Amino acid sequence: MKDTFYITTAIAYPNGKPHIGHAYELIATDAIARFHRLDGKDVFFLTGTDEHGQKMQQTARAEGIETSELAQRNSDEFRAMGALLNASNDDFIRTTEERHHETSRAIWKRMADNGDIYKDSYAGWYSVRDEAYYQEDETELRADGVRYGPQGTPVEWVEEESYFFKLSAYQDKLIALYENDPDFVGPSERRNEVMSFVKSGLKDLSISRTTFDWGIKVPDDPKHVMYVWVDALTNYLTATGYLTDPENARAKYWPCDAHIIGKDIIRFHAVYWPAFLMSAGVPLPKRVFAHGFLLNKGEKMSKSLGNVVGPKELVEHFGLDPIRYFLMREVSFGQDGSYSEEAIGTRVNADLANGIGNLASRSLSMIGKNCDAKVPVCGDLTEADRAMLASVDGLIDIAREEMAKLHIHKVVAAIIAVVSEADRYFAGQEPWALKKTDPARMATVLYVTAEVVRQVSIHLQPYVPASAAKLLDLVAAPDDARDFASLGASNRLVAGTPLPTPSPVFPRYVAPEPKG
Ligand code: ME8
Repeated sequence: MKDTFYITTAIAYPNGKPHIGHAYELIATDAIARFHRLDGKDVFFLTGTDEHGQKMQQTARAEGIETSELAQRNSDEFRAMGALLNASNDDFIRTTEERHHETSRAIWKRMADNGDIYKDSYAGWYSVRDEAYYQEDETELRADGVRYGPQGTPVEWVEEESYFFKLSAYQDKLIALYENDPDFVGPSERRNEVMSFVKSGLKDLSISRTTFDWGIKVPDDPKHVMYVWVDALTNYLTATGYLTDPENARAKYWPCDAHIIGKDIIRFHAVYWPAFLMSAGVPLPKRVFAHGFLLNKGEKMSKSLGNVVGPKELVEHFGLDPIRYFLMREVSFGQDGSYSEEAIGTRVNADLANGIGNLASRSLSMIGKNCDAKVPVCGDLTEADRAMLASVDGLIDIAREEMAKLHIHKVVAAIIAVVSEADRYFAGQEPWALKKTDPARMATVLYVTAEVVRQVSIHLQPYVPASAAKLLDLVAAPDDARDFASLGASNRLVAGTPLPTPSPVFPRYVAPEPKG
């Protein structure tokens, strides 16, 4: 039996179309999911859309359509983005589905049965944009006469009958959780932020609304709909059937291994969610990790390219794998990052076109011409050959260590460092000069280089899946020998294996002429 690995993205509000921040989160989560699949785990990867709440209802009203229609239309856009980005999610959940309503009622009942839910009335500030309640001291009245919450969105005064969750009763348990399990919240900046929020004192949380009806009805009190975050967070359980159908094949995936979210929603995931689960008697997820925000570095991009802001335009312009690569390599996972046409072009040309692409095409075309288009025979290894192979064989240890910390960018950097080393090795060995003087030695150098290409390509699969597959085709790696178990010395290229005619995998990016 394989170990399971369950990973999720946040589920996006389909009040609008997906943007590059959504794409970033999906790509990063996909890369982590693919990494663990290649590493032999039984992975379950979930994404989807968060369709209830006041924001959805207000947006639909403003557009003059039914809320369900808005949800359907934009949820379809998010699903399409998944296909565009080559996301390998195993399920796509919509919170308007019946399976989710059932699970949300089930978790509510468990929290109520545990004595953690009571009815009272709420009076306080609410941000519809964030779908969040804020304490007065978290808000500020600005010169424009509008009061804003901590994320810079306007808040409004809400007074209504409401059910409350006894969040205050979980303060000490949450602090103990963060202290006993330092990896529960990451990165450390977010952990500190969450700890100080909880230590400053938790008030009970309003968990139902009565002034609108676009949500999941509270069991036995249909005048109330659940606060959208109660239902939204529960999606992670819904997809496993853990609460409603514990015998089903997916229940084994709970508890979740990693919730990947953006830094703006850490409080919901690292405070409310574990408290709800403790109350419901459900095991806690192992980790909540917040990535940073992606910022469009500016005008440069829009000036030269027109309007390259959406994931679709970016992919059309640069190609999918270059975008995936750039985001995973350039942005330190957990920190904010920015993108611009220049930064993307420079990075993909340096690492992909001039890096692995060039290494593969130089070595494989020499093999095509000089070695009968077959994997060459590897003769006695020199010190340089051994050092090169040791570097590429050692990559998996670095990759596992960094991925365990969710340092995706460091895994990618380590792979590219091996490519750079292979470039130096290749240049230093001068196989083109050996062609006449020592063809057997040339064959060995080409063999070692092709073996580096094979292993590097296996490593690159989580980040640039389609391109890595093409590279693996070029070294004739069998379909069942492309996982991490096929790395290292025990699965070296086999001399005499026919190789296809090499073709370029990573074209150079050339910026278009400025318009006008
Ligand atoms: O928050 N850069 O939905 P959402 C990077 N429905 N990430 C970004 C970003 C940016 N510029 N903008 C947003 C919600 N995100 C809730 C989640 S989960 C039970 C419910 C990230 O559509 C954001 O941080 O506003 C979040 O993780 C995700 O996109 C969806 O944001």
